[in-house]
Amino acid sequence: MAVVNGHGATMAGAGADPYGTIRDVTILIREGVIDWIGPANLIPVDAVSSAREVVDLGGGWVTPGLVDCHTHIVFGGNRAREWERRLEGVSYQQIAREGGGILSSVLATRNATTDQLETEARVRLNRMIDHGVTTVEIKSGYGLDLQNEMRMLEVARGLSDLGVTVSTTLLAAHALPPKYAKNRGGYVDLVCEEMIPFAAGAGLADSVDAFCEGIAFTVNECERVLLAGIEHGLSARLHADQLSDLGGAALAARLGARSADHLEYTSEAGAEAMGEAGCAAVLLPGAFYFLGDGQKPPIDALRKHDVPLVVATDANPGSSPTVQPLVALNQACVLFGLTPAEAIAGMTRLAAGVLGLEDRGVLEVGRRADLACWNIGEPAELAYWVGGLPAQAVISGGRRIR
Ligand code: DI6
Ligand code: FE
Repeated sequence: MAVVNGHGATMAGAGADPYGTIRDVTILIREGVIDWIGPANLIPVDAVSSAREVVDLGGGWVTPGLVDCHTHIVFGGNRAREWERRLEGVSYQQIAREGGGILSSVLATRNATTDQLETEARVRLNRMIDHGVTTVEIKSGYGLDLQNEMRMLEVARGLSDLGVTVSTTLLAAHALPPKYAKNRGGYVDLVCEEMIPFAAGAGLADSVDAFCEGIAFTVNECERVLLAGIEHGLSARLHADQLSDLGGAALAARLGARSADHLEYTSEAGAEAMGEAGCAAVLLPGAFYFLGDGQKPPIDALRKHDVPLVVATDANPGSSPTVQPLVALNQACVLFGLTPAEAIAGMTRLAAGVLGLEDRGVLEVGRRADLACWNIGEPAELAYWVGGLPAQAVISGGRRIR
């Protein structure tokens, strides 16, 4: 396959050209991998004409396929009624304490058939692919028992037949099931001693995650969960400091988690710990926007301590009901002050790092041929248009999927 007649934002750049621009780019793809990339005038003449398939950028741009490294797109029902209540003045935390919030999605997820879960998640992922996604991470966390958590992970794994890479994360420590209200330790035992070993043993999860928050799990409980995951060969992530500062960022850093996510209430000390540990910050401006809390992540402190700034949708029914990755880029710029180049790097190269998928996220010889082609005049447009824009072509592992 050859990609011709446009420009490339390789995202391998730095300094004055953070996009790593190649004007008049040609890309040759062989066996699912980028075989050649450079200015069209340097390519051997017959290489393009002998390509079996040619993708014409029509003067537009090609970027790495987008990597949405934090989503919860497998769930039953929706929470529009709860959102109305929030607008009537009831807080997200109050709704959670009343047994709504995440627990209402747990009920709807448990009651949905596997077919329903899969069909609805497929619609969501197809929308993401329309908008340039070639790698997605999907979390469990609306099952909260062995059978339903594994069912969510199985549904997530099955979505890879859409032609994209699906990375899965066990988030059984998302909320405390009411049955364990008087036995918190018993639920954490179940997560650590049954769910993690099962998910890891069956190859259903790549990572483990936990929600470190007043309405969810304490620092000590999250530490147990993450350590159990690591012991079973999973990489660790953490929902940290989203609604209050429990010191989640520092915990993620101390345990060697790949990322701490959300971070609205993270202190400078937390940012510093992340920088020292090489723990990435996954910014989720969709949840910040939709919950309307007003407390922003400490972007300057994260920059100062060289923490990689990653951007994801957090697509979920409660705090970020969107499946539009470019909207998250726009929100990251408008709400958090990232530059468009920072935001795009945060949904390509740096997001691939969070998933441990170093074979993608930049356009470079030898990398997996995951590409998104756009009808735009300059790369900043990916973050500029409010509401996003569809990709013109999407290539995953050298195969055209849009
Ligand atoms: N934080 C979030 O933003 C999502 N999960 C989490 O721990 C929201 C989950 C939900 O409200 O359904
Ligand atoms: Fe989340």
